[in-house]
Amino acid sequence: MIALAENEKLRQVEDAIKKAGRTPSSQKNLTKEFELKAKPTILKLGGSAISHKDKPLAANQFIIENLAREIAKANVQQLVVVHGGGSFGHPIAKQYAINEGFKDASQIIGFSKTHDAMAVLNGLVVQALIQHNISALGIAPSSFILTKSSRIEKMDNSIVAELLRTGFVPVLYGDAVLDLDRGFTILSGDQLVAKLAINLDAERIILGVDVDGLFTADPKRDSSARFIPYITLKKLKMMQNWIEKAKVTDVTGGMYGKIIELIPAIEHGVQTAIVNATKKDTVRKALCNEKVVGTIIEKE
Ligand code: IP8
Repeated sequence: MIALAENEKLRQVEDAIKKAGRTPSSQKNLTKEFELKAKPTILKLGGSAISHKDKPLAANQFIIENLAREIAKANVQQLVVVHGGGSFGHPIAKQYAINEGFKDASQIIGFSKTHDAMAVLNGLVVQALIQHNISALGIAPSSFILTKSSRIEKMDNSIVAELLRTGFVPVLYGDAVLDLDRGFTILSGDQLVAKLAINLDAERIILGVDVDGLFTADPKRDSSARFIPYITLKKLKMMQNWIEKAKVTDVTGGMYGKIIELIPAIEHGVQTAIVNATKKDTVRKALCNEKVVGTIIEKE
C-alpha cells in the first residue's frame, strides 16, 4: 500500500516536471547539464614529450617541470590536462596485450601493472603542477569510464565538471579501462581528450607533442617531411580514409592516428592546435593564444 502511494507521488512529480517543460535531470543533454562559467581548455601532454620513449618507466622530469612552470604562468581558467602513456603505459600494455581484450586470466595482473605505471606518471605530473601552486587533481579514467569495443560508452562527466567549477585542474591520462564487450582495453589519451572536449563543450584543444606539429611524413625519420601549418577537417577526413584503406602503419610517427581521434571534437567546433611541448615557452604561448609554431586544425 505504502509502495503504491509512493509510486503515485513519483508519477505526479514526473508529470509536473513534464508539464513544466523540463526533462528529468537523468535524461538531460550532458553538455547542457554541465555548462561552466567559461569554456574549458583541454591540454594534452604527449607521452613522448613527458617520458623517455626508449627507456621503460623513465619520466622526462626536465620537461614535466618546464611544462608545469609554463602552465602556471599561463594561468588559464578552466583547464583540463590529459597526458599520454609514453614509456610508462605502452610497454606493459603491449606485453600483456591489454588492448586485445581479455583472453586469459594471466592478463589481469598486466591490467593492474599498466594502470599502476600510469598512476605513477600521473603522480609526477600532478606533483610538478602542485609545486607551482596549481590545484591539480589526478583522476583515474578507469574509475569513471567504461568502453564498448574500445570506444567510450559510459562516463560520469559530472566529476570533471564539478572539479572545474570548484577551481581544480583535473589531470587525467590514457588508461587501462574495463570494456563491456572485450573485458578490458586501452583507452588512449586522445580519445579521452575528444570526448571531454565534446561533453564539456570546450573552447579549444592544445595537443603538446614532441615535434612542431603535423608533417607530410615522420620528421624524425624522413628529412623530406614538410611541415603543415594548417589543415581543414575535410583534408583530415581524406587522410583518415587513406590510412584506413591502405591499412598502413602510420608513416608520420603515429601522429595522424592521434589527430583522427580528435575529428569528433573538431566537428563539434572545438579549435585544435598541435604544438611542440618540448620546446621552451611553446605551451605557455599556445595557452595564452600567442603566436607560436604549430599546426592549426579547423572545421572549415
Ligand atoms: O599515450 C595510452 O595513452 P596514449 C595509455 O595517449 C596507455 O595513447 C595505458 C598505454
